[in-house]
Amino acid sequence: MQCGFVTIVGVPNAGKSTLVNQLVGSKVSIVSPKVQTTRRRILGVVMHDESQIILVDTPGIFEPKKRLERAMVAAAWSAIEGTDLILVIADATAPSQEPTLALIDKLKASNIPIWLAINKIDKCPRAQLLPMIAELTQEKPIQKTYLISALTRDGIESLLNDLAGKMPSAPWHFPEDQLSDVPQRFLAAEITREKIFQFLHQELPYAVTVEGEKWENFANGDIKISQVVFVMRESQRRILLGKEGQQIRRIGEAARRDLQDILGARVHLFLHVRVAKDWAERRQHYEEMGLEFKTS
Ligand SMILES: Nc1nc2c(ncn2[C@@H]2O[C@H](COP(=O)(O)OP(=O)(O)OP(=O)(O)O)[C@@H](O)[C@H]2O)c(=O)[nH]1
Ligand SMILES: [Mg+2]
Repeated sequence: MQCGFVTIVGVPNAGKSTLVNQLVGSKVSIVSPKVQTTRRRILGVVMHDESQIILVDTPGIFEPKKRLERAMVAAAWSAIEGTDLILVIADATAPSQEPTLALIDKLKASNIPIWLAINKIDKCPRAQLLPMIAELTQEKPIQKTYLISALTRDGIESLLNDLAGKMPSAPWHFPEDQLSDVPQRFLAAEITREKIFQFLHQELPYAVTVEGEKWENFANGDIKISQVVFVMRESQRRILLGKEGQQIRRIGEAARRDLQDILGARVHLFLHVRVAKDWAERRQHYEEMGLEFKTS
């Protein structure tokens, strides 16, 4: 029996959450084409052979400025403590690998084994990959390098086999059928946030947090979920609602469909949009997000 933690780190948008979902075989962490989608540490549990691999998805690491950004990056760094293996995800389509190199350099001090997966190879000409591997592994303590596409699953099986083999002998931490550590209520709010990241542009997704308000299980199996979508300004509320409420209906419908798949039940989803100018400065919202609120 083997069990261990694999912390997945990388610059924003590298494909960390996509990889976690692929390995788990179910959506446990939301994904979008925009940077800074993941805001907290999320566990995804994979059973492979006799191994339980506990994947730790993290927010992308970048230079944080705002309070929320600082809390996100701090959550990523703290997810490295005590892990058995660090898997760095590089984005093969990124204009430069410098930020990933700088990250690997910082990770060295942890003395935890580091593996590298260069992701999005489906979008990168082969000729560019060789120099990229050379650049990323030069004088760095990378033990193994993989070329993968988290989207098409190219290279995923061999990575999974090797991860399973690398896990230390230990009893499993989670029941065999548990896929994640996030409560359903949180995942449901995240799915709504994912649709906002996917459908809305510019700064709006970054001005939003979604919280579960009410959850009712009916005798016939249906689930009624109410959520609050907080925005920072009245103008954002208007954009989110859209003309005659069309935008919010589209978001709610897409979220509802995903939730039905995940929960295997008929879902009734109610979204309430509220303006809370300073939500990103208030402790209670950080607790909801699963982030630490630092006063300094
Ligand atoms: N072409 C291609 N796109 C990918 C691949 N993996 C992820 N993506 C896309 O890259 C974008 C970002 O994916 P995420 O999984 O959200 O990336 P992340 O690293 O978790 O991002 P943050 O949480 O913001 O740090 C999404 O649009 C994905 O569909 C891949 O292998 N190939
Ligand atoms: Mg992510």
